[in-house]
Amino acid sequence: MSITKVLKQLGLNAKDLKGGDLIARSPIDGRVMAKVKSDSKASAVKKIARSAEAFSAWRAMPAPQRGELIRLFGEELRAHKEALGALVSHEVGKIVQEGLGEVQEMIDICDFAVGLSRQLYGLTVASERPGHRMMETWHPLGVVGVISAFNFPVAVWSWNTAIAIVCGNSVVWKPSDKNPLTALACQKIFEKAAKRFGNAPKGLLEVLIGGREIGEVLVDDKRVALVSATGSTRMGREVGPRVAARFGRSLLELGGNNAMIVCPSADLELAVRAITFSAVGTAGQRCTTLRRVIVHESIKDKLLPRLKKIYGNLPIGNPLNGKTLVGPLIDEASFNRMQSSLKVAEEQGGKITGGQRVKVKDCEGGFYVQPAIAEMPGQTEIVREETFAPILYVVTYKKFEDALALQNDVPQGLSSCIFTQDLREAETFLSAQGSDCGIANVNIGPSGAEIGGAFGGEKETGGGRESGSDAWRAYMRRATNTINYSDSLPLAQGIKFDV
Ligand code: UN1
Repeated sequence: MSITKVLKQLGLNAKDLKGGDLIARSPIDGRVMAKVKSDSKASAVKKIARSAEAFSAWRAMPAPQRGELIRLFGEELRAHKEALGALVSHEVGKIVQEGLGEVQEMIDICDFAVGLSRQLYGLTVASERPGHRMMETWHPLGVVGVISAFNFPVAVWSWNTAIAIVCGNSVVWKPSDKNPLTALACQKIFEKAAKRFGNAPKGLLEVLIGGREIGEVLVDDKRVALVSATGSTRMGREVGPRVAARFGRSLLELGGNNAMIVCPSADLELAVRAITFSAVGTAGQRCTTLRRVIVHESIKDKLLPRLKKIYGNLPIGNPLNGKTLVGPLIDEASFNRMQSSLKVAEEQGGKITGGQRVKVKDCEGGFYVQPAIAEMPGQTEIVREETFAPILYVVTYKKFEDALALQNDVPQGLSSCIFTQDLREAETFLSAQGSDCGIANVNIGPSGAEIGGAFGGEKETGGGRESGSDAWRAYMRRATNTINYSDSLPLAQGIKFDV
């Protein structure tokens, strides 16, 4: 679908997308798609104020009714799936399937949140005092600030927003300055749902367009109760302490350095397919991308030739072409970072296959690369870093304990997996002595998680959990209530205090 048609279908007026200061370039060919107006600090503050006002009204709306708004939003997303998926492809270079998959992830989280809106359960606690009842109640939290990254420009925002809204919060969204168009399109779609809903307060969803300084306004504003930020560890290292300094809450989903352990009993057919999808899918730009293969030395020579053969035939090119599996990197800076990491890997003893720029006809301004495999002599410093590009480091192991130690010996702790048919290895990997990541899988790759589970990781990944399971609790505040229905006033701990 052409960009003009996509924008039209999503209700974005081409005239509003001219003359602004923020240039939206397509990574497909580097062409300018739009010039969007950024927020000023003053307009950002105004939007946060409007959001705080919206929160005051929205928190009083019964949760199942809040769920109805998200049900309508899910319906609108279904109707706009193709166009929004195509816009994701145009704006961040995802292949058609992955653009659509991202919108499906939004639809899925809406369904989840609708159900959740009737299940925001608290507990009843046994009171130690006669004639007393204790309970826990979950209340809306406040304005939720969402900072999202270019690589999942709409899905990660929707995990946060669908849950935040059913939990009774308002949302202020600061998307990456690399994808203003998908953000504006999501706002339009949300507004359609809000209009059908009828009495949603104005300002329930505000979008802040701009760069770092606008993100800082959101991070520093006391009215923003929770800042949910997805991006690099460097970004999280700044956001976390700044939000904490004003006693705000933060939910961080940062870098990953995800590994696969391939054991001697592994089904290599499955392993090779899983490696390919999770290492080269999204051109290596998922936070869950497979970056390290830790393979038993006895099967390295079976695994690597198969992998290299597939790598050699990857359809790399224009992501709008239905046959393409590997689209472009987001920009030139990303390409340069990939090249310098490969150079360092080589200096550290790596043997590199691939990694070079690929010229794609009619897309000369895009940065396409041949995904790289780097056979390393061990887990050197560069292997322990996350480079947001398709570089797959391969190291070998002898003893299973060594494989586990390698898996855990990186600063990040997002996703991990093992390929084995040995029950002991699989269960050990999932146990307390096993993978230290937030996500640990058996016989599937580390990327492409379903929304039903809690998503996030440990260590430098930031510790936050978004999306499914009970991640909703981060978006609410908990109150402990004790009710005395007796005619006396016994004190806890048996304290006597007679007056
Ligand atoms: C991200 O890259 O920030 O598990 C999120 C996955 C996707 C989400 C990735 N469902 O790969």
